[in-house]
Amino acid sequence: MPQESSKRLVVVSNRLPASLKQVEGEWTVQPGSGGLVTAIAPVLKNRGGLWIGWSGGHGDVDLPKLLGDFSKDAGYDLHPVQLTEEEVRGYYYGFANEIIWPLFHDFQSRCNFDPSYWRDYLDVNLKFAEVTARYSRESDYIWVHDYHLMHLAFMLRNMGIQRSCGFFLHIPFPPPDIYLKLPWRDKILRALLEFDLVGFQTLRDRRNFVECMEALVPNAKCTGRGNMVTIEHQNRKIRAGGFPISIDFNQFASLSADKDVVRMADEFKDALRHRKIILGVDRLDYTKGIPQRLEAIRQLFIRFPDLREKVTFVQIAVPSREEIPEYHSLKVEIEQLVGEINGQFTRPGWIPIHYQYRNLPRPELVSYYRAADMALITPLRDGLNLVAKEYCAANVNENGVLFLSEFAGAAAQLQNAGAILVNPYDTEGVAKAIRRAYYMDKRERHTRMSKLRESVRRNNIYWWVDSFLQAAFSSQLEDFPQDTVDFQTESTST
Ligand code: GDG
Repeated sequence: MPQESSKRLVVVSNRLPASLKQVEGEWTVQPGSGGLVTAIAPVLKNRGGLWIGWSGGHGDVDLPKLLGDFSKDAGYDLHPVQLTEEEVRGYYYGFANEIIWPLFHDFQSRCNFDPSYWRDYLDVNLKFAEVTARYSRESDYIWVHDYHLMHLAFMLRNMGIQRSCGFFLHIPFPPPDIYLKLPWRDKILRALLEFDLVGFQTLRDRRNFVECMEALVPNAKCTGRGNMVTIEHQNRKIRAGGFPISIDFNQFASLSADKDVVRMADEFKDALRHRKIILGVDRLDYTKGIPQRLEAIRQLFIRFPDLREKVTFVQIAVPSREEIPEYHSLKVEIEQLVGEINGQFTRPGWIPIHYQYRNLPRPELVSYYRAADMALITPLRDGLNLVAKEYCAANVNENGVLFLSEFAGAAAQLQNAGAILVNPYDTEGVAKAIRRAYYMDKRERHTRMSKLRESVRRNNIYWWVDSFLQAAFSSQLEDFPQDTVDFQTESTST
């Protein structure tokens, strides 16, 4: 039995780290593959704890049984929040994806500020708070993730529930001139001040947050400079800081050295006749800059005919938010561009762009990382970008080149560590950078990549969790001992 006093990490996020899928008529639970899951699952697995989130619907399944089985394998307990279809439409597709996602990524013109979305957002945050209150204890640390749940601490406080709560924003926080367009700007900012710690991916995001706060909450006082600041508001002290998220470096590095992964990487290189491979991997999202990247590839072959038939661009686009019409039209745009560029340059035995629209199993993804001579990671705006770090970790031969958008949060950490920064809108500039890298000597590639790998290895996912918890209440990962959760009793007794 867990001790009442033992400290547990309770992660709360929009989705549980697993999704339900029907395989040959049977419902099964499959591990999720997004950025958050990739980052936190290894930590919870290592330490135990709880994860609260929306299960993804499907009223007709025996959720407790399916999630219970999954929990045993995963090494931590899962508690679902049940949402109705209307709630999902308003809170998730509406408020989160049509308002906060575009606004916080500087795409104000894509926002649909429908007031009904706001009400659904509040209702759902209350539901999440109720489940959190039910399954957590006062000694637990509640770690809330991302823009869907900015009101969670506010709701808990309104319910009179005392918990230490931290919040981490995985996406950028916009500067005041953009944030101030949000109709609910005051309420959201004040709700964020109900957390004890608010974490951002970069110092720049943290600064934007403080500037917005100074504009909207004049009685809040901010002291300190640099990465971590303290905000005094209504007799409480809130800390805010930048914590660039990371990956389980060793897991990616060892998977990349696995013999099946090596074999897949070799087969892939053989299939492309050992031409240099440039790789792009993204969820299919307008923030990721895929059309601009394809234009840069077109520029590469127009301006530098010497590289035709010498390089192949491989774009993996992972299906995402397919229910939203905008994402569907982006898919059509990308497919048209790929068709056009391939039509323009393909010659017998060489197709310039290989495009795949699917979710790859992790070993296959890593085999692509391993095989790629260059990774072209050019989001128009990105909180951080884990793919950049995963590529470096998997590049065990230390001969790859990482191109990274200036507008990815990861650029702050990796620009001085060997990444080549590019402006994704400057398609000619990107093309020139690729050409330079094509002719870059082996020594420079090695120097850059080994520096990059060292930086990611040092600042890995465990370091990230440690720094967040240290800032939250001077605790460390070690303060969350293993085996604090008894899965059988936890799920039924609370
Ligand atoms: C958000 C923020 C922030 C991708 N394709 C496949 C696959 N993936 C995995 C990658 C990576 C994750 O998905 C994507 O993470 P990113 O960080 O690149 O991007 P977002 O999904 O937009 O994540 C972002 C992140 O949260 C974390 O804070 O960095 O800025 O937008 O881990 O490996 N995984 C598998 N198959 C694929 O085909 N298995």
